[in-house]
This record gives sequence, structure tokens and C-alpha cells, in this order.
Amino acid sequence: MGQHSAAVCVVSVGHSRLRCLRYRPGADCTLSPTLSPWGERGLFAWLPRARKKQGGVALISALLVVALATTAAAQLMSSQYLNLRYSGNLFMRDQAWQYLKGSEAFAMVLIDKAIRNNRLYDLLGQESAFPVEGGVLTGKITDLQGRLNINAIVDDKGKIVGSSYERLQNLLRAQGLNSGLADTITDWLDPDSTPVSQAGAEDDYYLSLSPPYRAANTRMVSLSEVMLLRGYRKLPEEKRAALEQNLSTLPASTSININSASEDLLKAIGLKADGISTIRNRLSADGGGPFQSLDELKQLKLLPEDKLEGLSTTTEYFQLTTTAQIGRTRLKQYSIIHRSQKGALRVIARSLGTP
Ligand SMILES: [Ca+2]
Repeated sequence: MGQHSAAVCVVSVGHSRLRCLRYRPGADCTLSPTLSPWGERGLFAWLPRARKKQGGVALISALLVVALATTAAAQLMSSQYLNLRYSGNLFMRDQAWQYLKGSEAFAMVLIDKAIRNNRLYDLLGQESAFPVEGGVLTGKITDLQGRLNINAIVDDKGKIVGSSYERLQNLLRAQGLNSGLADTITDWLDPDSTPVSQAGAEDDYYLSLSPPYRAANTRMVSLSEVMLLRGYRKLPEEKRAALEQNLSTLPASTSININSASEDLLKAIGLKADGISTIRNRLSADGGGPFQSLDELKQLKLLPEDKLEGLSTTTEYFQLTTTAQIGRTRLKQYSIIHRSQKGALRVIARSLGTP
């Protein structure tokens, strides 16, 4: 209902109040939304009336800008999230790496203490777990001289060491494998390029593979090299694992510690069942302790004297296997610890993932 004065009328419609633009007494009035909060043009009241048709284009443009801004913001957040995950993984990996390095120092203290207290064989082979900040650390110390050192099969002059070669053949047989693998290993180590037998393999064989490679013709640096040997990959996985538990690739020609050798290796050395039982029983709680010298073996006549070559009752090389599980990160490290004759311990090699 309009309220007309002499020259102006004001009409109330809902919450809006409209003013009459042209009022003539006795005639209909023309209303204007000048007193309305938004007026008849709503949000586009600020646009000049002459550009009314461009309002639709502006609306689409505004929506497009909002959409683009939203997409950019989402991508920015996604990128930021990935960066945070990446930084977190790097931090956890670094933390795990520091724990692994610390475990080496801890292991050397344990080895030194165990040897001083004549409790070394209580320590070896025992896996222990330690809770650490953000995860858990597990570790195990083993005697690498309780294994057959592959590098001891060929001496510094490139000649085959008969006792080591024979023990390798015996070990392969004891584990149900073809003893011809001993020739394959020997060819990989010896300096010449002539196979020692039909079971051997030199450059001629390896260069025919795809991809081709050459025989190393030198000592193995890592036990993982055995995977390159002719026919080795075709062995059942459990057979490979069992064999590798009895092999090492130490940097020098080392002896086998009979106190920590496996049953298969003791058999490969030439010990009979009763001799193996005698050695095993010495390590039991009231068995009298480990053998301190090879003279004890002689006295007990467990082995003929010509079979004692390359054997010992002590160890210089240990392997520390440590796994650090920190959050989502898991690192496994293999460290070789050397103990000198004076008792000094130091890490001489380490690798991640594979021994
Ligand atoms: Ca060779």
C-alpha cells in the first residue's frame, strides 16, 4: 500500500520499502528499489544498468575463478601432504640407520664381554629384541668362522686348496646337492678361464647368457655373488637358504671353528656321528665348555691328524644381523666384525638388505 505525499510516495512490500519515482495524483506510480537491501537486481545492484547483459558472463567468470582456485588449493594440499610423508619417511629412515650403527658398537661390547667371561657360545645365534623410541631393534650375532669360507678354496697364488675344496664337495652332498657346484664355485674364484670340469663355468658360459657377464676370477666380496653362478638360481629356494647358512665370503683364508660349525659342516669335515655329538655336548650346560684347542680333538681321536688342516677353536670374524623397525620404515643390516688377536674389535664391512 503506497503512502503518497505531495511529490513522493513510499510503498512497503515485505521487508523492502520502495519509493515512487514518478507520482502523479490519481494515477499509478512507478516504484524504485532504492530503499531495499538488495533491490530488484539483487547482488548485481552495483553494476551499471547499461551493462546488465554482461552480468551472466561475470557470474560464469566468477564461478570459473572460484573453481580454479579450489583446484589449485586442493593440489597444493595434496603436494604438501606428500612432502610431509616424504620428510617423515626420511626422518624415520635416518633414525633407523642411526640405531643400526649404534647396534654395532653395542654388539662389539657384548662380544668382548662374552669372550672375557668365556661365554661366547651363549651369545652366538641368540636373537634379541630391544624396544627403542618409535619402534623396535632386533639383532643376532653369528660366528662366520662356523661356516665354510668360499674364498678359502683358492689360495693367494690361485691354486686350489684341497682340504677346502673337498669339504665344499662333502657339504654339498650332505645337503642333497650336486657336488659339481664346487667346480662352478672354483672356476668363479680361480684366475684362469679354463673350466676345472664339465660342471665348471668360465667366461665362455657366462658371456652366452642374456645379459652376458664374465666370471669374477677373484675372491667373492659378498655371498650374494653365488646367485650369479651357473645353475645356482635353479636350485630350490630352501636348498639355497640352507647352503648359504653354511657359507661365508671372508676377506682372508680363514679356519673353521669346530665349536660353532653346523652339523652338516662337521660332517663335511669328516667327523662321524659320535664325534659330532661329542662337540655338541661340550656346549651344553654341563658339557665341560667348548674345545680350547685342536689337541683335545687329537686326544679324543675324533679326527685323523691330516683332517685338522684349516680347523680351529677360536673365531676372528662375526656377523651382526640387525633389523630396525621404526614406524613405517624397516632396515636390515649385515655387519662383519673383526676381532684381532690382541682383542681389538672393529667393523670391517656392512651392507643393507643382503649379506
Ligand atoms: Ca676362473
